[in-house]
Amino acid sequence: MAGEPQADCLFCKIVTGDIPATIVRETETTVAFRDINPQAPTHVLVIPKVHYPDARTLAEQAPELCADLLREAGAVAAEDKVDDTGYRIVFNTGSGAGQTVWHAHAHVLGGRGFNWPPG
Ligand code: IU
Repeated sequence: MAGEPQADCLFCKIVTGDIPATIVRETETTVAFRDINPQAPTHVLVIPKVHYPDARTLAEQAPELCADLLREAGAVAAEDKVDDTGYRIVFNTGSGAGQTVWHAHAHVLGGRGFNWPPG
């Protein structure tokens, strides 16, 4: 259920500290940590502390939290010094688009060039 902590959710466990992660930033509402399987020199996931299963649910039920995620994505890029060269923010939404973890998250990717359209 959206908004409730999920006992079987890996990212909820990262929020509580039950599963370790390399946390780079934390705010009252968000946590940002390095992806364990980085696809770029900077690959950080920004998540809401409260559980929402995907970006669409998050946007519909907590739009202010979406703004927090996007603001934090920019802060991560600035801290990793990839904001000048450009960075990519990705919300894989649905299994067909590659979503594998059902706790909304923004990928922040930077430090290399990117193709368009994406693969
Ligand atoms: P996706 O958009 O749902 O596919 O992204 C999930 C990401 O979570 C993916 O890039 C994984 O490498 C990453 N991840 C992680 O950082 N730590 C973990 O313990 C697990 C997945 I499982």
